[in-house]
Amino acid sequence: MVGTPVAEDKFSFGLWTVGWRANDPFGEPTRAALDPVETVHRLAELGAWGVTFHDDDLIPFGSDDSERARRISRFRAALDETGLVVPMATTNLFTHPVFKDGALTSNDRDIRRFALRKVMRNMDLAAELGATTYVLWGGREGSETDAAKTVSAALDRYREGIDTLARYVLDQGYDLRLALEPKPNEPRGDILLPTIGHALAFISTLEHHELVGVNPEVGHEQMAGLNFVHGIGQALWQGKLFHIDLNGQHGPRYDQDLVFGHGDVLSAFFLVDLLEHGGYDGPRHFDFKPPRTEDAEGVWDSAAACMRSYLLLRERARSFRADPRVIEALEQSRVPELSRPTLLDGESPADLLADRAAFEDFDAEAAARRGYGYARLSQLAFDHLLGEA
Ligand SMILES: [Mn+2]
Repeated sequence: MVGTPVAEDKFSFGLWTVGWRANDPFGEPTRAALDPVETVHRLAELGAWGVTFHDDDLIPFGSDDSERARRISRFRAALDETGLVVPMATTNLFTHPVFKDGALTSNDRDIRRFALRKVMRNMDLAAELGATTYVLWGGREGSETDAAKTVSAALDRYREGIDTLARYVLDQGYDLRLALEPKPNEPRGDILLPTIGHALAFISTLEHHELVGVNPEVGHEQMAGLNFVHGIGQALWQGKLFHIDLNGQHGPRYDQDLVFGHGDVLSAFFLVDLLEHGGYDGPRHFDFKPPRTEDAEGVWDSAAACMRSYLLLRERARSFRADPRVIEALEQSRVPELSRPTLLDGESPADLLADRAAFEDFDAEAAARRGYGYARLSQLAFDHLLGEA
């Protein structure tokens, strides 16, 4: 019923996901480091299409030029052997202690300049490897005390940083778009651009706003108690869904990065339905962490589980959309009617005022008595999700 993943599914994984050694704030690593070359081969065997990376995942911070070249060439050879692509790359602006007060918004100007150079250097590599999306997650852009950060100044510097990077992309003629990744907190007490909505509003102020979109992560919005499907709906509506990070999360708590679908499964169902039927054709990128309990083989089981969960949900979403009872229930619930403009073509406010049917003769009591049938519709979705339809 559900096949194995193929390249057309556009499944991609970050080196840092399967490569996470499972160190957490309370415990040491439980697994050995993974060689990126092995990761590329294992992902290809599992049916993934792409691999993504932070600069430091591939080239340890502080490597000299010859070590950097050596690591890039081994990685490139593995890509060539397997056919895996690099659709996206990003920068680690959070691990090294130099970034403890942020990177593009650190209070220290020298650190901001260093951070920009670090991004630009990895953008060169991203373009060289054929990536078309460059993600910026500002994990350390924030504070633990409101005394420490003048938010307006921080946003000025954030904008200056992103404008500078967008200008660099244009100057170099790279086929790259930037995608900002919102997160409300962790590792900072509070992070700037905490939600999709904050990021979209910020992007509208940028010099090259057309080059900048979002890379929302399931767990990050759910940590903020928000409806991820609605957030993705708005990002798509604004033409700003450049990339997506799929994983699982159980509501507002620490960032769990569970296997995709292994959190709020009903939300995951509607998310896949939206991605498949809402006009998104970008990568299905998994940003998850194999549980700390897993050994080396468990890591690959969890990566395979992310893709299988997506395929299962896609199959359920397709059966939901194709069911004649669902189509009828959607009609009953007037879901298609929401796509009809409220005014007639060319109708003015004055025309609306003159329409007695809209107000004077409108029977609000009769309209108020009609049910919408959402209980039935919602249960049909639930039945399809559980394979009972
Ligand atoms: Mn996360």
